[in-house]
Amino acid sequence: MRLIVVSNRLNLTVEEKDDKIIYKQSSGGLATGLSSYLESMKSRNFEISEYLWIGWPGSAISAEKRAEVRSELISKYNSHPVFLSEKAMDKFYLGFCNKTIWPLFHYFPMLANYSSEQWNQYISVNEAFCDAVLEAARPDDIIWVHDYQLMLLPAMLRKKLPDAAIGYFHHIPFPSFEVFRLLPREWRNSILEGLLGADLAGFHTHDYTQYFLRCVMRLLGHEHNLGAISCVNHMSVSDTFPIGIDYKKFNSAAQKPGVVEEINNFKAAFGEKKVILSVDRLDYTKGIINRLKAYELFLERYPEWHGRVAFLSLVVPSRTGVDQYMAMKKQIDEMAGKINAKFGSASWTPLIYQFKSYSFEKLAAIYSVSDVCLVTPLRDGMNLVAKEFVASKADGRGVLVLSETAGAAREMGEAIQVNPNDIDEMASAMDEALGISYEEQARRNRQMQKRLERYDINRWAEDFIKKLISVRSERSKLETRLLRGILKKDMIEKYANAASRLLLLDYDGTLVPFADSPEKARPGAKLIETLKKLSSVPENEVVIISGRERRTLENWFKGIKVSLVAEHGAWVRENECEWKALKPLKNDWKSHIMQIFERCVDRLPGSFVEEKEFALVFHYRKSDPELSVLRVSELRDDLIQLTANKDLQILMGKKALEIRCAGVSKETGGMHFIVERKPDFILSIGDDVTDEDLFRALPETVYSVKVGVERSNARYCLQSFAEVNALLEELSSFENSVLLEKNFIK
Ligand code: GDG
Repeated sequence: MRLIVVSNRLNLTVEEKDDKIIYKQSSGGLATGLSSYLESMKSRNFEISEYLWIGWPGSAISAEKRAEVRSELISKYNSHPVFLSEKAMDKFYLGFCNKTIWPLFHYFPMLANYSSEQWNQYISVNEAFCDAVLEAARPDDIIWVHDYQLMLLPAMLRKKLPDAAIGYFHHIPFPSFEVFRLLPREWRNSILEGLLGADLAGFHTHDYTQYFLRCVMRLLGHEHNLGAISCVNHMSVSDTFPIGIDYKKFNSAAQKPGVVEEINNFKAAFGEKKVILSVDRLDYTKGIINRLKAYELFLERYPEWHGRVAFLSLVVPSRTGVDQYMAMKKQIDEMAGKINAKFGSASWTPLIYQFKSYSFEKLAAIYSVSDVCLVTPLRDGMNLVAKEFVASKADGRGVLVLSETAGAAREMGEAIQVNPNDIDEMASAMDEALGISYEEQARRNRQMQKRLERYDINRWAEDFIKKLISVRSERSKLETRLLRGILKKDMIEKYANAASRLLLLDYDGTLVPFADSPEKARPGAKLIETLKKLSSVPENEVVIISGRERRTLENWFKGIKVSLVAEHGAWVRENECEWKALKPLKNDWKSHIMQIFERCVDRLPGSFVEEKEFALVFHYRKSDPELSVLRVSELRDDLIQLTANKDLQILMGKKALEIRCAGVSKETGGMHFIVERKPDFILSIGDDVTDEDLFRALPETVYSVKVGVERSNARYCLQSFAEVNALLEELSSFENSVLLEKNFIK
């Protein structure tokens, strides 16, 4: 089995210098972290034996060199480049990714801009990635898509490769519904649908996972069951996987010769001073300005630390093309100048501000030498610096001050946690951190280290892949029941050879999709035509077996020779004869229950009551999904109390609660025809819990079919109402050709 990692940036950056091509390992969390996992996979006995990476290799490659770079990357590094023009990258990456999604998902809605041109470019780039994956993928591959630049890709891939194993991991925060909904309707729905294309969508924290599921529920109306959402032809599961780091690499770094040398340089430079450290990419989400303000306040409030402390703020250049970032850099420069001018002296520089990137050796050395690390982003998906700092403290010394709005805060409860907007609290935290005893430092760090060591980058990636494999195998089990190929062929053969046939067809969700209100779900001309053809064959009896009341069914299927079962089995009408009640039923309970339903309608906007002869249905398809959960469970509780000693039954349908006379079910309706006719061949199709009653009761030889790839009492399944229609059309046309043949022979 191969693993295809797809991320915006390739694991290698390619540069063209003086007509020469230079290949460099990309720096940064994901590329470095995953590379070590991917390499280690080869030596472990894991199901995945090979990997390849697909991504953008950088824009500094001329058009003439691309073919050469592509073949070199593929043959030597297993890396498949997606070349994008600078113009495309500008609108896609600097534009939609970093001017819309990045600010919005980090709770900076006022910085988000909404440009259709950039959105269209986002779609095109996702399509380009889709083409690249399609070119490289083989049937058994696992495809793992990474991050917010490629949120449409899982669904694009699902469309082209319906059976592929697709995972997606989201590295930045997933915002709450109120923030996410700020995106234009088409964009937000496409993004959610895009992510649902994956078999498994992973997030760093439980909150992000819940926010995503809530957005799906509020905007697309799909409810989840323990994170699992049933999509048209697959199950999409969302779960939490907090990313880890290469723990051993950081924990043992201080012993490496190159790092030792750097440690000595830093020690010589700082002398006896306590060292406070911060490491961030230049970004407004990182809270750099607030941190500098807090340091200024700290120096004002605690003069005893003057001359005894040094703050090294390492700011790594990033997104230098975006105006906001340049403005922020200017502000940081000014603040740094101000702090040093205000508190510094000829012998002491309170703030050492560096706008550059360090080598790994230098970074590991500064982690090792620092007494306090300030990780105080305003928002951060996870934040790996916090984890790397703690992991680097092999001797247990060092204090982490961590923002409560970084994903890492969930796992690092022993750090001093601060609100990054509270300058006062951060200044106090600096003083507190500098005063913590070594024993206490070690106690806290050891606890965090145990966790970081256990759940490192390898474990994170392996957990994700294992879960993806298990979601897939669950799906494969269900898929073995799909009425396709040989199974379908067998069924058609049995159908053709049968002297008498019974087709028991549920209506809503099986023959037609759900509509906002029940009266809108009329059968279309094509469906009527198919049913006409099927029912005109003398060997066939077609029964529409529905929860709807009899007048609607009668009206919709006028002139067609179908039998009807209304109100889930309360009424039966055989081949256009009179309606018969299968069991004497009462409806004197209705007025009382109706009052309770109406009270609930008043408290749940968008809901309404449908009245049938022997049933009442409370519909809430158009209501607020979350309020519905609450109101419907209240209603259900009331009804359970009220109907305890009555001959009534409560039934939970799809976005509907029905109360009806007990002893009535689709089982009664369906079995009535089976017992009376004793047909050679039976096909029973349905999508709802009410159909399960019938599926459960059917003899084993019956072709019972659930609409939806889900657990069911039915023997087989089809993916959607469209597949049901296609199957019935096939049966009807097959029937006609046989009929024609027969007529011809006559
Ligand atoms: C996304 C999410 C989430 C930084 N400066 C230097 C340097 N670094 C390395 C650090 C660390 C990484 O870059 C930065 O960590 P982040 O956590 O910010 O990761 P990103 O990839 O930027 O961000 C973030 C992460 O994804 C993982 O899911 O945590 O929330 O935004 O590894 O060590 N490395 C070197 N020199 C530097 O100057 N060598």
